[in-house]
Amino acid sequence: MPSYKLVYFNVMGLGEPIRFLLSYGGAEFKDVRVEHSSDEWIKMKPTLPFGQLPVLEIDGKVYSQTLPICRYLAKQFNLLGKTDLDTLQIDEIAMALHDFRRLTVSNYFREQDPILKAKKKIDVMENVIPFYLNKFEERVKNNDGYLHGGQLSYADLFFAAISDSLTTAYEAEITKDHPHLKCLKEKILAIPNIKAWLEKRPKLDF
Ligand SMILES: N[C@@H](CCC(=O)N[C@@H](CS)C(=O)NCC(=O)O)C(=O)O
Repeated sequence: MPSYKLVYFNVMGLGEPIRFLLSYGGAEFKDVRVEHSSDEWIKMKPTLPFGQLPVLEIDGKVYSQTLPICRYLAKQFNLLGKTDLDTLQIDEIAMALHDFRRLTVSNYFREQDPILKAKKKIDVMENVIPFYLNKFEERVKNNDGYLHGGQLSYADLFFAAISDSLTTAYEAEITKDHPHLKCLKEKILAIPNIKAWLEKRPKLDF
């Protein structure tokens, strides 16, 4: 197995789907966490491929962008579906999950201006969250308990990995009114390698 080093901030955020995938695949990895306002980060930023984290070092070479990294790992661990069209649909769901997290956590919950945040809250609670959850619920309902194709894919791991951050932003368990998603989340969190990761990871809100 190659040597893996994940570099990200000390949050679940976009690093967590990568940590879930590495854990699922039984890969040892260095889990390096950088403080956002530190000198280390200020020095590191201009050296990164696109100036942002996460990055994954594979055998000493640095790769960036969450979804391509997840996809690469998914290929290593057989989580890309059976056919190219399955892969297309799994990627489609993973990208939608990435959008859902950005709109709910980064764009709304982390908004610093209280007036803007209150405005965004109405749209996120009434439109964004129900829209995405209903779509994902429908997929799981029609795909034998998984987001696509009746079998585990990296989209399922991505969903479970971001669900705690979504829950924090929603201020309630994100799957509480969506029984198929609830069941999917529980199933992923019970996978032995994921369960072991949950037990050892730092306890964080995001
Ligand atoms: N398109 C990138 C976005 C990465 C991103 O937004 N990273 C944020 C943290 S979640 C970051 O590095 N923020 C610090 C900065 O931009 O200076 C991906 O999907 O990986």
